[in-house]
Amino acid sequence: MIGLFGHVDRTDDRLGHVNATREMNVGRTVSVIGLIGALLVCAGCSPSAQTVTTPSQTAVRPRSTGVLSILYPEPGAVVSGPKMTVRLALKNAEVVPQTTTHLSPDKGHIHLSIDGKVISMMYGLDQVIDVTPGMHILTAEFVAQDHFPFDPRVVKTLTFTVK
Ligand SMILES: [Cu+2]
Repeated sequence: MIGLFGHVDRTDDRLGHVNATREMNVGRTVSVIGLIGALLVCAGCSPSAQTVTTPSQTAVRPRSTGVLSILYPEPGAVVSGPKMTVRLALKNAEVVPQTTTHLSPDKGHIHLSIDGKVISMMYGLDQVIDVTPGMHILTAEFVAQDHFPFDPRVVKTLTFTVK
């Protein structure tokens, strides 16, 4: 699951804006080759580096209607391990299981991170996670159906301690 956040997917996302048939692997391959060819042609006729970076600069992320909050743990809480239930609340948007590139501002799912590392994708608002003793940073983010953030990001962070 975590592999979905890799650089390949990010690249595909950028290329998707110039490729109407991105749903198909064949379409992606053609798009990549076509794009590289176009960039080479442009590089040959123009010294401008801006031409090369245009696809990523034109990528626009939707603004979400969702409002996320972490109900548990509370900021600064001291909890007992090795399991902890994370409880979230989401207003003005819904968690849906489907993954698609046709994004809606009110549909997505949750990425949970501990200490900056994504530990799970949640298709609900409650989840039991494993925790180790010490202080940790918990981050919950409501992301779009393509697993990437909204703009601005819908994210909440707090610290808690496992005794
Ligand atoms: Cu995801």
